[in-house]
Amino acid sequence: MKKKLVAMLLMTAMTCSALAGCGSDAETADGAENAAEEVADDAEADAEPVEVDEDGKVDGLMYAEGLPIVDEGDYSFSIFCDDSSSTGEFYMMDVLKEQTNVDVDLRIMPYETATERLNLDLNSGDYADVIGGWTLSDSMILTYGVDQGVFIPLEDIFEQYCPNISAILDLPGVREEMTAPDGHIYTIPYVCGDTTVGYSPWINDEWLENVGMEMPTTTDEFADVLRAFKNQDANGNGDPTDEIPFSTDPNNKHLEAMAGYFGLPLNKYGFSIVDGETVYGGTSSQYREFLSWFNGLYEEGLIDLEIFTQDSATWEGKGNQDMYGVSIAYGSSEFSGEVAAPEKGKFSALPVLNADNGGVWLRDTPGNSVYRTQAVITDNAEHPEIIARWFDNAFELENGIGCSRGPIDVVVFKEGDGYRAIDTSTLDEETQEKVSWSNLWPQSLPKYMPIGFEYIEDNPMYDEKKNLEEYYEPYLTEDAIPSFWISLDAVETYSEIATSIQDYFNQQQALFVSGELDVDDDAVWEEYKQGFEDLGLADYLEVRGVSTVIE
Ligand SMILES: [Ca+2]
Repeated sequence: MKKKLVAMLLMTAMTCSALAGCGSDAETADGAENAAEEVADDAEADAEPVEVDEDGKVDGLMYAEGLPIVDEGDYSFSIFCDDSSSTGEFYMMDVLKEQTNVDVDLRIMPYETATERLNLDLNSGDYADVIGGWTLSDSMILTYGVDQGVFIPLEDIFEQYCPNISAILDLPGVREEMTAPDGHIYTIPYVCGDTTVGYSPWINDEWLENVGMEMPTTTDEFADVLRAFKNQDANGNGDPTDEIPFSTDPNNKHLEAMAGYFGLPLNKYGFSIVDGETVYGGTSSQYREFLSWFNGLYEEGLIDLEIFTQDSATWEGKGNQDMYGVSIAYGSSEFSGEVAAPEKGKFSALPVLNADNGGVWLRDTPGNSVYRTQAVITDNAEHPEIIARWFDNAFELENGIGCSRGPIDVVVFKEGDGYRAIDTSTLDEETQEKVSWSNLWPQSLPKYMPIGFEYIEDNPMYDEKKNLEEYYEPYLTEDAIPSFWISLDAVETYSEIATSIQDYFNQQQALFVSGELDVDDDAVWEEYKQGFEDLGLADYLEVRGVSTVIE
């Protein structure tokens, strides 16, 4: 499963934390579920009365509530989305068909070709009733929703017919996030529990023990540990030259996050958050201090020489050969080669350094993520309300469990007030395949599990991320950097400037770290800042809605 998540990450350029959060099974809530139901009841009570015939149907077709949604054979709709399924068959699609009587014509394509195909479909007018997965973007919602009306507003339908979706929209911050600048909601919400700490450094406990050092807590102590790793045959194979004290995931380096050790943690675009306000920190003194420190480590040979050039396979390969003392990663198993186990592996979370002296780490999410471009209903759909009810039913708790963990009474069993998840390796091979994560549900489409939900595990595994989150919580920024909408008329210019500014930030970082540019030289630093101005940093920040640049 991990491999698939990583593969998806690469394809989509979405954050891995998000995917892992939505895709894995670690989440969800006791109290949250009940709260959501109460909110749903309120929403139902507020809705306008619907005209219902003697059979309980609206327009003689759709049952206004309950299941099934229609009579057998009365309605079908199409969904276009990306998925790499080899069979195109999904366990929960059959379950939902049985519950609702609604037929679904699923048109899936691999991500690599789906976006191109979607553009062709949209241009020809021959597009599906539902478009979803990782193929959409904010700018497409603005273009095809706000501007052209191809994607239709859904908020009234949700309020009328969709108690589960309404309850999700009423979770803190979700409705605001989902609402486009024109006040309409164009997409089915995809909300999932997510990690508060995305990528972070993991340190090799065995190496620490081998060199006889304590866990470092400051940037100076950390540098000493890296030196010991380099000089003392820390992996104990008799060769004192094969240790690489520090590396990072090539596709998600997140080096700038360590500017937090000097007071201002940055995301990969150079943004940070101070007192609830998103600020730009790519030219800040804190970032400069980090670069100077990190360049020093590089000059001493403590940093992976291939840090800016290697691919994932090389990084993983070196990690698997026990060559790394520390690496930044989403999870340590990505480079250590260790498999999930009931006990902790050999890597630990590196403490947030300089915590006694203003060191902080950037909160990655508030504990959940809201995806607002995972499924739209188009103006080709004859009965969007039936489609919305179909998704609403998919968001019922036991269906959510089926989509994200495995079907009820096969993988997950009701037990008292909770749900017991069995060890699927105890199932026969054919069933294991059928209930494997990627065969449950097209995982790029919205699904829902109450935030914080926990299973009763037959075979509990050590949860490295959960421990990391608890450990880092006191040192995290109060807020995560919120998402934002770009106004329709600025979409094109924004994407152009954003790309060149982000590229410049990354390229210059590599030059400073490797020492090709001297970060301690004031004239060089001024030139670096001027480079941003020349690329249009001011315009970029204005469109992005950021007015503070940290000096
Ligand atoms: Ca060695």
